[in-house]
Amino acid sequence: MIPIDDTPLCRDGKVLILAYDHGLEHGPVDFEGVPESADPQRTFEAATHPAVTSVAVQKGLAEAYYPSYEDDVDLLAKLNGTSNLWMGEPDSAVNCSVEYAAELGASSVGFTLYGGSNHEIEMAEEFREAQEAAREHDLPVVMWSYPRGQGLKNDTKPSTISYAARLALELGADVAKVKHPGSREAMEDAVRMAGATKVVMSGGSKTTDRAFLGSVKETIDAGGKGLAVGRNVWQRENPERILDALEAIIFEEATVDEALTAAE
Ligand code: FBP
Repeated sequence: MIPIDDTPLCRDGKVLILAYDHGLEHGPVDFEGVPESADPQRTFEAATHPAVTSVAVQKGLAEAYYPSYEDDVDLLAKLNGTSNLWMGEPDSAVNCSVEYAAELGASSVGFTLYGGSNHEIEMAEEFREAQEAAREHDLPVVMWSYPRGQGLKNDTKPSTISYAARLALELGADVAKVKHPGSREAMEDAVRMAGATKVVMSGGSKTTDRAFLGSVKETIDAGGKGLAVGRNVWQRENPERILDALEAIIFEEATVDEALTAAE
């Protein structure tokens, strides 16, 4: 593992990744509620908020938009991803090499692993290649650790999320991005299983300010180190407001009420 606290992915040991790979993963449907959110520039602007430690995008957005933001934003290049048009067992095409991510200016890389999918073996082998290349470039590796596949009925069950967190540690990820398992106790167990790997919560679909911030607070109280979030930020009319609240919870240990007040 590399000491990621000293890298741009972290601030005070905490992580707030603004994820914007949804145009690939989910498609235009994610931009319907707030049509301006289809413009990548809007999310890059949001990523200049001091709370955001990195913006996570696919190669194409990094090539087209990152050059205008490289002084103000840190880049996490997502190395794999699949569209929602794919109807097979969960899988993710490797779209970008670590070498090219480094050339684009990335200061960390991200990789999705669908443990439990019929494609887990190949995905884990691809992860091995990416993880070892990332070590050569001193780039922290964030694993989107999402167990899913035909054998998995409930992908947020506490035991599944703990396994997802452990998988990230075992395979050499510096950060495990996992779904919220539903309670503080379950998140504590995931953090325990992740050992030296930092656990961050995956944002999920858009919900109310209070429900969203409540799950983030639970994650931090459970020993999680932050968040990788997309829709709960840029599907809001005012991304900056929720980022103010996230900054209060993640970096200033505020309560949900204090964070909501800070964001007024
Ligand atoms: P959200 O906060 O919007 O859930 O984004 C996090 C993320 O991991 C994205 O990077 C990715 O596009 C998306 O969730 C995948 O979501 P899922 O596969 O669960 O639909």
